[in-house]
Parts: sequence; structure tokens; C-alpha cells
Amino acid sequence: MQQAVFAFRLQGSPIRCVSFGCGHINNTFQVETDAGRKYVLQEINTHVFKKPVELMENVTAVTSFLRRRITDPRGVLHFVPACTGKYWHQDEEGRYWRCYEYVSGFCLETPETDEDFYESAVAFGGFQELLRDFPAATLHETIPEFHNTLDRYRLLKEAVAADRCGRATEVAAELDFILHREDEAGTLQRLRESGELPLRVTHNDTKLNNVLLDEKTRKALCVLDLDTVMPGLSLYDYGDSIRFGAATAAEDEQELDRMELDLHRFDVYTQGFTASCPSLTVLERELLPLGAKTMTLEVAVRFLTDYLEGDHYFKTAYPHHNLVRTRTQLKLVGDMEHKWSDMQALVAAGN
Ligand code: GN1
Ligand code: MG
Repeated sequence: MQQAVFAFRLQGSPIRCVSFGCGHINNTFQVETDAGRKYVLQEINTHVFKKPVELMENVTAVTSFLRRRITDPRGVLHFVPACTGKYWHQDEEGRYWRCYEYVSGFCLETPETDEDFYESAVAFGGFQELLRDFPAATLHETIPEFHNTLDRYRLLKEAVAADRCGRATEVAAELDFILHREDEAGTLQRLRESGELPLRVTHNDTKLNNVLLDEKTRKALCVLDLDTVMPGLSLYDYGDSIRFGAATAAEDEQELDRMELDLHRFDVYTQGFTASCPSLTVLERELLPLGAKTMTLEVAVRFLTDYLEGDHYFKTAYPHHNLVRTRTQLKLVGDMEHKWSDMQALVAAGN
């Protein structure tokens, strides 16, 4: 990491470098220089992102597009070139690094107020709206089939069949719950393939903690974590935000009784997202509840697959972490089913 810091064109010399953030994928550090400048240095996880150079091409294309449309310089990430002039650096061990200017602000794991959550909806809805005219075909698919829920099911079934860690019998109940819902879980993918849902440029990882908020005003400043920006469905972005931010507990809460859908927060986010993304079609609006449910189920499928394969993908803090995450997400899916008619009524009221 020390060597990587020196590979970028920073203002001043680095004097401090500390671990930073809480993403599940990349390793992140904050760097301070003797010129009083702060930067974020990240090691790109190449197990997850197999083509880091293409990934950086996406990220720099999207940020320069946004920079032409956003006036506040804090509204979009500024990547710092390496001494080679490229926006990435490969170290002697073959690891890939990138660096961007640190923007002061804060990220939340749970919304503290309705306004915080509304702000994140405006940030993600607006992000999608701003990228409406971005030439989607020029983007690389940084993770192929990322939100293809049916393909996620296929990978889960493969993991069950291989059962590399001998964990499949332990998760029979979770598997049963998931497989029971396979047909419905494939709806968005089928509507994407048939063209009934429009393909857009989407963020694809819209957890609340991927929005930077201003310390004083608590307004959304900027959308972070652009590694998965790719062509996708608006419902992925909407749905993943509901899954994470309209839940009454953390994504890995161990006490399942604490995990529910907060209908009021669901309503708050829906209002912010639809207001800031007016180009949503009638069908997209109608399917918002299904977007929330599908994304919750899909991430449960992914956590469970990783658990069965031996926890190689998501960072874990303890041995059963991915199983806990799976159960918590499935509890949320079940609660959405209980509240289904309320979710639909709230969405219809706003349309
Ligand atoms: C990962 O990197 P992070 O923590 O923002 C994952 C998302 C999952 C999320 C679950 C590239 O996001 O897809 O929804 O964990 N990102 C990738 O917390 O797989
Ligand atoms: Mg993140």
C-alpha cells in the first residue's frame, strides 16, 4: 500500500494512510499529505472485478459525463491519475490501485431521519436520470450477469450440487424458501430480455452507505462506489436501496425478529426516487414493490451461494456471517410478502 501511494500524482507527500470505509469488496484507505490534502486510495478486488482496466474506463467515462452536468465540484468523484497518466496503478505483486480526491462528508449505515433516506433516493434517482443520455453501449460489463436473478439461482444450484464445504444439509430450509420463489424472482430478467422494461445506465449497488451526505446540511452530495455502473434496470437501483435502507435492522442482524420492512421508510424512498427520476415508465413504477423483493431475494441467493462455496466473495467477520446475512434477508422477503398489498397501495397512491 505504501508503494501504491507514491504511484499517484498527489499534491504534497503522503504522511498518513489509514484503513477507511466498510465496503464488502475493495480494500480502502484514506491518505493525507503534508500539503493538507486528503485522498482515498483503493485496491481493486480483482477476484470480483476481473478486468480492472475496463472498470476504470467505465468509472472515468461516467464521472467525466456527470461532471459536465453537475455544477457542484463535490457532486462527482475526481479520480487522480497515476504518474503514468493512467487512472490506475499496477504494483509489483500485480495488484491494481486507484485513487480519488477525498470529499468531506459522511455515509450512513441506517437512515437517522426520513430526510436522510429521502436524500439518498434523490441521489440515486437523479444519478439514473442524469445518465439517461449516456451512451450505454460504450460501457463494459464489469461483472457479467450481475443482477440476472435467474443466473444467480443457477449458480446457487451449482454450489448446492458441488457442496464443497459440506454445508448444504444445514441450509435446507433456506434453500426451500428460495427455490419456492424462483419463478417470481425471474420476472424482471424476463421483462428485461423481452424489452418491456427499458435498459438504462444504472448504479447497481445502491446501499445507503454508497451516498455521501454533507455534514452541515445533510443533503446528498455525491454517489460513491461506481464499480458496478453498467446497463441495467431502474428497479435494481430502487430495489437494492429499499432492501438496505427501508429495513428495520442491519443486513446481517442476528436477531431475526428485529428485521422487518419499514413501510413508512418505503414510502419516503419511493417518493424521492420517483420525483427525481421522472422518466420512469408506467410499468417501471408499477413494479417497484417487485424490484424491492427481487433484489432482497437475489442478495440472499448470493450470500447463500458464497456460504456454500466457502466465503470467497463477500468479506466476512465470523464463520457463519454469510448464513446470518442470508437468513436476515429472507426474513425481510417474508415480511415484504406480509405487507405486499400495503406496498402496492403506497406505490399506486404516488403514481
Ligand atoms: C457488496 O461493495 P459493497 O459492500 O458496497 C456487493 C453488492 C451487495 C452488497 C451487500 C460488487 O457491496 O452487490 O449488494 O455487498 N458488491 C459487489 O452488502 O458484489
Ligand atoms: Mg460500497
